[in-house]
Amino acid sequence: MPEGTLERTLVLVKPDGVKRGLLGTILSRFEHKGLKVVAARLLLIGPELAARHYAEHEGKPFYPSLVQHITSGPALALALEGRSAIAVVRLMTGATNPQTAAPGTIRGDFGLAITANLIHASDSPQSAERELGLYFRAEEYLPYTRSDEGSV
Ligand code: FUP
Repeated sequence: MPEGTLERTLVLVKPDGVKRGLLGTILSRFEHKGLKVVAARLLLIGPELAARHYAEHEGKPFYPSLVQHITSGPALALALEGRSAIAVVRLMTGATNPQTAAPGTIRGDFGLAITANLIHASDSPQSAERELGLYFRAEEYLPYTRSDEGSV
């Protein structure tokens, strides 16, 4: 089994996840998996950043509620690093609609609503690069070695 490429991906815990007190629960899943938190920022996403983040969805029927939700309270932006991190985090996130997301995934275990579906996760290397750039500057990534690195 190949080790996979070392990647960085963006996760946003959306305002519903923050307001429900699920920050620690969600973050611990990624930590326990072996993904490394290399940058983190709690922020209020304004309309401009929301529009840039969700540019690909502009014009779709659900776009207004998407922007309304993501701007409705604080969100936690995380840069996670690990082998095949983009695909691994997407698997752990689960299907877009929490009603059909598999149990064991974050959306499958903690939600029922499609707009308030707890987290966002980049879906490709191109999206990860673009989306990380919306939330973090290069100097905000803090490299370090996890004590369990190489064993998970
Ligand atoms: P995902 O990559 O799983 O976050 O899903 P998409 O990029 O397709 O959609 C982005 C967000 O739009 C989802 F998190 C929730 C919202 N959405 C809806 O509200 N209704 C839809 O039919 C599809 C997506």
